[in-house]
Amino acid sequence: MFCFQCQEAAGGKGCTVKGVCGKEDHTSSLMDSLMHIVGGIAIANRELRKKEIANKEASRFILDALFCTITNANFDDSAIEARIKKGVEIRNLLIGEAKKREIILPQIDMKDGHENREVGVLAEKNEDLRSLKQLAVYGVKGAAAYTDHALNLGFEDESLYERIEHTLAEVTRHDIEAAELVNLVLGVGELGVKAMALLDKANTTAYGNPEITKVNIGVRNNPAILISGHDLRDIQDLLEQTEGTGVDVYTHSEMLPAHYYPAFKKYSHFVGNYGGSWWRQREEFESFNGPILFTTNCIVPPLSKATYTDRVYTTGSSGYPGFPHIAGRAEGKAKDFSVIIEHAKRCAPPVEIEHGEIVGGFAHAQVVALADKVVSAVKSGAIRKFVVMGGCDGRMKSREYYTEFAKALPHDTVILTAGCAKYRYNKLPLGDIEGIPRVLDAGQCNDSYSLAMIALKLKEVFQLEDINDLPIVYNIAWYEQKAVIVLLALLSLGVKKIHLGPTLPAFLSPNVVNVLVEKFGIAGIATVDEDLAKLMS
Ligand code: SF4
Ligand code: SF3
Repeated sequence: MFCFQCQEAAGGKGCTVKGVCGKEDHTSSLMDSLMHIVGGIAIANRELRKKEIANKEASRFILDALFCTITNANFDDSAIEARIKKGVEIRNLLIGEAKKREIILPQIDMKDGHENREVGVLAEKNEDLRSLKQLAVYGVKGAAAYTDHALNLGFEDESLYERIEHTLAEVTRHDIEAAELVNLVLGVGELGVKAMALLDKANTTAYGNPEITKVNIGVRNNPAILISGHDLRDIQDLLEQTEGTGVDVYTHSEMLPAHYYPAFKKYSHFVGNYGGSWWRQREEFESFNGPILFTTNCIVPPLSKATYTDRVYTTGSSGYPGFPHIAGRAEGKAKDFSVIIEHAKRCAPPVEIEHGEIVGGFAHAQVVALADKVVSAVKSGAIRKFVVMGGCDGRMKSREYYTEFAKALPHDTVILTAGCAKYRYNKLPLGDIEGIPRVLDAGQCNDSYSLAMIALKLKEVFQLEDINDLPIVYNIAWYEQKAVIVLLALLSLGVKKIHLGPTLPAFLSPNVVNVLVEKFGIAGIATVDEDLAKLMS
């Protein structure tokens, strides 16, 4: 195997024996095969699209196929194999369709499966081309995840499919040059903005605009289900089906922002958020006592001594061998979570691990509603700077940096956050500035879109030419590929001088890093003191 798509890539280079995330060598090979087949589907559908006969099932398949290869989303070989089989069928269908209409397709490499050693990241021998190709692919994976969530709420945009397929088709080219790939990567950033905008529209249309919300982090004395991941349609189905059953629902990790949506506030059994970010799950799932539902990444393989493994379920693009998988919804129907609900009834209530409240819900509509207050605090000097600290959390010790950084920030600064990175500082007593909390959580990683909208709004209010003239600095944490699309989206909006940590991606070659430094002023992180000095100057 060879995989270097996430921040935990072994030795800062790549996982070659087994993923640090727990991905096995055979699973990684299957994912390489799936990605290869997806490339072929993208080539064929791109050509059909030129004749306005693109296959929508193929586009939707690509979303799910990409999503299941995201770090920590799916560890189940049989689930990947099923997608490979379906992918081959779809590819053949598209090729047949092209033949029938006498559309000439570019060469598609039809070799599939393990026998083909030329699939996978290392098939591209040139380090810089490989780096740019994978930067584009990982960005597309993140965008596909967001597009998939929007699709689950009935929102689709053909132009997103077009861009996803174009990117995937282009990276299969052996004759593509670095300059073309740089443009392709920039295009992926634009795709990211559009995908996040679509998901924002889907979420807010379905569930209302997030509002300032206090979320309980303690527990009640009822059996309960813990729901993790990012998919809001899943939590809607679960809340509807648990209502009146005596089973409570708690969010975990990236599902926390579900509490901010008006539509979910009406459920009295929607109790609160349990625990911290994804990597603490081995302890937290033990003490939760009830069933856990993964709707997306991030799954941590349980230890052999774990006692919660018979209580974990997956759905959507997520999967893990031995964890029952809840099937997708039929057109116009809800998913059926009755097995999990019945399971919960047999379980003890969760053990309280902390108590109190956290505050969030500062997505764009809410912040814009507070704009006068925010603007006057900036004008009076009460707020000197906003520090965007969104992105991912992770288990490595080096991430303590983000807690220390948040603590060390001067009292006249406000943290803007989104994604699970917030768990590094959202329970710290950082106080407020004239009633504005010093940590403003917009929501999930995709709600980084909100942070960008807030920045654009402030740019307008302060009548600035350049988004970089705002008193906003960026110190972003990344782990998996959704953070890659967030980063590319910010770059495409013209944001410069982003600090990215805790380490720069292993998939960026030194030359590609140089391009990012020169073009966008991207930098890594150093010590808290050094970075504070730099960012506050
Ligand atoms: Fe390694 Fe990350 Fe790939 Fe897992 S996803 S195999 S940890 S690089
Ligand atoms: Fe977190 Fe996995 Fe990335 Fe959605 S849940 S931000 S790491």
